[in-house]
Amino acid sequence: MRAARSVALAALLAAAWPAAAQQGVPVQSAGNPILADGRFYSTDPAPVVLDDTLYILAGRDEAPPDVNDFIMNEWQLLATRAPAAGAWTHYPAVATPEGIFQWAEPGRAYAGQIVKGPDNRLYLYAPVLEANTDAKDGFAIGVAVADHPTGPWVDAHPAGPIVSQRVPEPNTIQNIDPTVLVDDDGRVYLYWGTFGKLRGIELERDMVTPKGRPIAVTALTGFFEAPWLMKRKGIYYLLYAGNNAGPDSPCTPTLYHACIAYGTAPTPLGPWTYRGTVLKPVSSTTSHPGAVEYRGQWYLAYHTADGAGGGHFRRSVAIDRLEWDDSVSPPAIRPLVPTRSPQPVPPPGRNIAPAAVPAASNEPVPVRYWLRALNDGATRASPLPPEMWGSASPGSPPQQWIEYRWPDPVTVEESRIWFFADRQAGIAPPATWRIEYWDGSWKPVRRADRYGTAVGAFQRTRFARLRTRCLRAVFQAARVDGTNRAMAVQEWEVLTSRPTRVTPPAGTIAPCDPRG
Ligand code: FUB
Repeated sequence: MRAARSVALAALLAAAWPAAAQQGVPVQSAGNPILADGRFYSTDPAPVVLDDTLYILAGRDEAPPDVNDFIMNEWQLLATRAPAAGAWTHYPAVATPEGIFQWAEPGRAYAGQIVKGPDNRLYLYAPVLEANTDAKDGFAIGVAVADHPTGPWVDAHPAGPIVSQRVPEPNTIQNIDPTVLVDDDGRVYLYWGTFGKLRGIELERDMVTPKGRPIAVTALTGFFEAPWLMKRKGIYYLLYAGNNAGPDSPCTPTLYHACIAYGTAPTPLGPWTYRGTVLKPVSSTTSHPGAVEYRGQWYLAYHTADGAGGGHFRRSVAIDRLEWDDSVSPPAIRPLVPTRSPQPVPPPGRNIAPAAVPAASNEPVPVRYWLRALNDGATRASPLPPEMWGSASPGSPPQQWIEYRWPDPVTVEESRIWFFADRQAGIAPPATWRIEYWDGSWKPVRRADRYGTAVGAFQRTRFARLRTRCLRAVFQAARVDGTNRAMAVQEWEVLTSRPTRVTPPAGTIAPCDPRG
């Protein structure tokens, strides 16, 4: 009965499909990201080639700049026949979860994928929130069908999602990020998963009915989320967002960043072998791959925070050529160097921190923080942990320091530091702090006018001009209830007297202090 009502409603919706939703807007892109002006953010790209056109299905981030949440209400499409020329057509608002699935809640239009089924119709695999569920995690994967990528999309399985915490068998994972391959023989394979849990299953040719039980894949090093299943020259490839974090990780320096890694398998259901990193972490904390061959050239679509006003929850789709190394077996994906549209050269400035290599007393810094955030030029109202250095350290010592090392001596006279605090996380600004410079030993800078400890704004300290190769900020932890509070710094600028152009240092720089 419920299914019959859903079908009737879907037919009604299809009849009432707004003509505007199918009309594309031409976009001339200057390079990555494709939509760059911040009017439409685009995320979780899923490319597909249909009728000699390269389409990219994308979500749409709509979070305000200071909100750390995936506010995603609809899917959109980008289309081109000339990716190298940047000639795109943008189809905004192609579909919404509640517009397709009667059983879905509005919002959370996460990473979907369109594939052509064995019946030549188009199928959209869409992670959405199931309404009226008692599942602990309500994410579920629905399937919709259409004859054109712009829709109208109609629920292909009105009885409900094909994957959730209830189906095809009870589970406790978050069921998002579906990827589907229709193999050359017409057999259909679905993978999905996040938070390190990857599942795969074969589907019947009807594109919705599970065949057998899901498999759990554990062989793909650092798998975090965003699987992308594809096939080339008889080999199956699975690209994914990985985050096996650590200072020496080939993937990510911190927990919150993600690289794109991949594995290969001789059959669509494995066994999978990890093969390495395709794309280093991008400017957004999440990374999400979609790869496709178009007119003989392979492309990787991904997202970044590089659009105007962009951020981790205001992401924008980019696309670059993906190249193969066919001299090895199985053929390898060459590491991709992401491109960006030409950017204006920043004017010379007095901050020479970006020309230094940062160091800290608590190295290796815990993987949720990132030492290199200190001099990356970014401060945010609501930063995530990798956007700061944190003093967290075993035993919570009362004193910690951060240091800049320049390759050659520099003349400096001012510091601007941005502290971060989070009462719930036990992070407080330091009780006191001072700046020291290296002159055969560490010496306090002279005539420092003030050492502010307020959070959320730059604290400026002017001091007597000096020349050194190493400068450090030494912090005395605030004590609350008998314990030393951890502290965090988003950005630390060090200013010279005259505007200058800085070049980031290449490689490591020797410490001034022989004790490191
Ligand atoms: O866009 C929401 C989530 O962020 C996706 O499901 C993940 O793959 C990540 O990109």
